[in-house]
Amino acid sequence: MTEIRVLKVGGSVLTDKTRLESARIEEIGRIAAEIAGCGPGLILVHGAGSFGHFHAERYRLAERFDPEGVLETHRSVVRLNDLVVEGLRRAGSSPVPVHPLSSVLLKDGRIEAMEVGPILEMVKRGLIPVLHGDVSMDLIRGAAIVSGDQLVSHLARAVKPGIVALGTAVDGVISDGKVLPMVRRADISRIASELGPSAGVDVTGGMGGKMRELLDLAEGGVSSVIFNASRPGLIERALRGERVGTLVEGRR
Ligand code: IP8
Repeated sequence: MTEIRVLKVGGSVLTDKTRLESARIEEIGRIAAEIAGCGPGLILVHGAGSFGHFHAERYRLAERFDPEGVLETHRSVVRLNDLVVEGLRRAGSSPVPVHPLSSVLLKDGRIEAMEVGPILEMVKRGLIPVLHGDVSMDLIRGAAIVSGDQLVSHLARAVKPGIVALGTAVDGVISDGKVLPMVRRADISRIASELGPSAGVDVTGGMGGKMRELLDLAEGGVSSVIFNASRPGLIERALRGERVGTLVEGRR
């Protein structure tokens, strides 16, 4: 089977995070076209952006179980997922939606179980599974938010992809105004104060949350790259394995 690559495209690339449910349709089209040119073996995860974070905050899902909040947050992220899936279809790919609400079980906010078998079968058949940050059932809290970053990190541990690439709206991990070529756990205390939240409403922790997931993944032996997916052409280069942003270094 072709080597698997996992790509995440952040919600700040696909949407305007400051305005409720405002998708950047042209960006979705451009990204879909780039992905279509990248060949088989891809699992795509996207963030929620202004579809989901607003709802999760409005219903205070981080603090309490709220059935209406679960439904409305999920419906919102599914609306964005539909737009991404449709963009990919129009660009000539064969995408299929995979919703974490029905395939992921959490325990206190962390993934306890996830159905990976169907995702691997989709990839084998040339489909692109399209997952997204979502609300999922949680053994302790009733329901909780699962970020696209946590999904990437869990999937990468499960399927050991050749490439893990996270497209954001910035050029990588920035410290002192410069993009760091590489980050390891040892660097974190030095740069922690610069890992701020992303613009707009964000319930899953911006760059800091992303680094936590990716450093854990790195310690499990899987490196990943954080790059700017808003810059045309970088998705293709990241998926070819080029160093186009910050490498989050795994064990050698
Ligand atoms: O945008 C968050 O996913 P993310 C999911 O990948 C929800 O952090 C529903 C807010």
